[in-house]
Amino acid sequence: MANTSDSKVFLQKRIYDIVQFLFFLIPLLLLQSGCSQIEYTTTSASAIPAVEPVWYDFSIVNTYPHDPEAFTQGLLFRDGYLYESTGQRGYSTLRKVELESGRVFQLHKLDSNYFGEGLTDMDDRFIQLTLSAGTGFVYDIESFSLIETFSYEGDGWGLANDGDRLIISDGTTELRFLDPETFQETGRLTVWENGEPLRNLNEMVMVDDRLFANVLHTNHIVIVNPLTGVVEGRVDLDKLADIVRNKGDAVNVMNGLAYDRENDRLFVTGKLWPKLFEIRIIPRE
Ligand SMILES: [Ca+2]
Repeated sequence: MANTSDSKVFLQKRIYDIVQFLFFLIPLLLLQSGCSQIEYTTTSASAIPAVEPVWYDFSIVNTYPHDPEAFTQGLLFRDGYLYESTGQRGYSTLRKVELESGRVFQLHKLDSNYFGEGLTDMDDRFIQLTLSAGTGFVYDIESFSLIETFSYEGDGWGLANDGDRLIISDGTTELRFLDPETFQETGRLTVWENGEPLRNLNEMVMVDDRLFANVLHTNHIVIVNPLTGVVEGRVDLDKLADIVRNKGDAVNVMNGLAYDRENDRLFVTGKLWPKLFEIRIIPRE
């Protein structure tokens, strides 16, 4: 009896020790894996359904003037104004633009070493990428004064955010996610269309829970599910680019997407386009 009781107590103590040890070990392992590993979002090709994107056409809701010397690389809408990042070395800027007139209210010139690229806003900061320097700039929303710079690998093309993460496109088939405070990479996501990886996503904007991106060398916007990387829609803006080209100006490709969440307005323009359009997208019949 006494022996049985002793071994019971011994067994209980062993179990207690093991449980205590696990309580200590498990958080340690979780902490270690969190510190040492980037949680990459990867999806194997076989798991990607060959989803056919829904095709969209568009209607023009409004047409506004746009600086024909602005080589638009990033565009966003905030508190009634457009903010724009322009490219080309020696001409790169961050600017505040009045929608109705196209008038530039405020302008910050980048050093001529830099080629301005994607632009996004988080809290009271603007974040701007550069093409191949691996340098990003963080500015105060009001004054455009430089708060800090950061480094990232590879090219910088488009930039957007989903409220928690910065999303970078760089011409490859992968989007990169960065922590908006530390600018450390936290993940990557391959973009798929019809079951094939899609490259050349350029300027981007989040519209509700979908990522809109225009595809370089086309006048198309793809609508990407940012959780899976699958292209669920494709907007054909060839006719919009024709309207701009027919004016005879030396325009470049469509680039620049901005969204006014409050009033559900989508704005598009292009590199050196003299016009900026508010468009509505319509599923193709
Ligand atoms: Ca944008």
